[in-house]
Amino acid sequence: MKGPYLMEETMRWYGPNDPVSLWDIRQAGCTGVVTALHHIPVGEVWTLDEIIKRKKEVEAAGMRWTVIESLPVHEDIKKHTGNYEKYINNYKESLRNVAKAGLEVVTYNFMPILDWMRTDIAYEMPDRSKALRFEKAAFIAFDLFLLKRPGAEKDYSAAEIEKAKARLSTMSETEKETLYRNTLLGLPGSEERFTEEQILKALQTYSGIDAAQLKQHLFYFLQQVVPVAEELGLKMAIHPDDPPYPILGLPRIVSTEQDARELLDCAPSPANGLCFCTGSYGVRADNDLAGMVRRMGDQIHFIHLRSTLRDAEGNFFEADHLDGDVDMVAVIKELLAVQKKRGISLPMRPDHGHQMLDDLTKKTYPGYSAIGRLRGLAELRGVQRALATGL
Ligand code: DNO
Repeated sequence: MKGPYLMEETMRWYGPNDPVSLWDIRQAGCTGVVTALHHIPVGEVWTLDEIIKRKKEVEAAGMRWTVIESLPVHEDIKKHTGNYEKYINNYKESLRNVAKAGLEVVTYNFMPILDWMRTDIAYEMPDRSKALRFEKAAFIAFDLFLLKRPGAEKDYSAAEIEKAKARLSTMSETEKETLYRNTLLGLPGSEERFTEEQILKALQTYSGIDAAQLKQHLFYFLQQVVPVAEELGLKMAIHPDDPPYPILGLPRIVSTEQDARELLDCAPSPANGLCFCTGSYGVRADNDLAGMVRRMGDQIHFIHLRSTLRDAEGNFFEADHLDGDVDMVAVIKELLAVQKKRGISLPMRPDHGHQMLDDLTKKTYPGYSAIGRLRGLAELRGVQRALATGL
């Protein structure tokens, strides 16, 4: 059953180097693919030729390129320094080419320097599958004692610092190295990691930029870019911060419903919207996810479904898609109602998944092994079809 009110099932593909193939994605039952031109350096224009080339690759496997994730925003734009005007113009130029190629949804984020962050990318679950995890004490230990970020102690309470010290003392040298590597993993889809020197230097460049300032930079960017996107019939979808709070002294400004509302209000347009990532927003207990969908559903252009399980210490790991803190059934119910009201089908992808079965011995992008996502998608598909019959 494929009705107008079912979310379009897609999966992320990292391009030709992805060990998960387009046919694997097709066999998971997807009709759409979420991908990007990862080989183009951040800030450069995406040419029509390159976009068309990628689009054809996807179509040759019988699917469509449903969403771009991501068209990344250059650091100069986030900081309002250097060549930010040029990079905004380049962004507009890329959007024009994206529209010419017939694509519609463009995901991006406004997280300074680092995208998502975990301390552990192979956290063993009781069933021996592996999950991504963020452990607060380990993260603080990394910040204070491994990275030795100047001024970091100001960001933590005495009790947190004590816990981090204790945690550090339990770590072997190999564990410390692994923690370092995991934390400074570069952009998704790349194998690159920051070196200590690079990250400290990059962090320094944000020293004068607080959350209020960064918000102004985001609003400026949106006021420039959204009218162009609207004219082209595109939909911009901002991905929230992951985790949804400041890290390494960096401001994070897309973490709550209030944040989302402000950025939507700064450039009101059907083109200015959200990538509703339940895994990112869901880390905060004060985010009411089903309510957010109800209240902001008209501006949701893309959906990531995933669930984390948090504890009182502020740690969280990525749980099975239906078994975390997110009330997934309630969220999907709201999403289906939004679609019915809007008369459209929104693209969704199962976000991340456990490394399991044969994937345990394969090299895959953290969170993006095939079988765990296949399991997540199958569960989510069941929920949405069951709920849709009641609409
Ligand atoms: C993590 C992803 C994010 C997301 C970007 C969007 O797995 O959901 O890296 O792609 O933040 O720009």
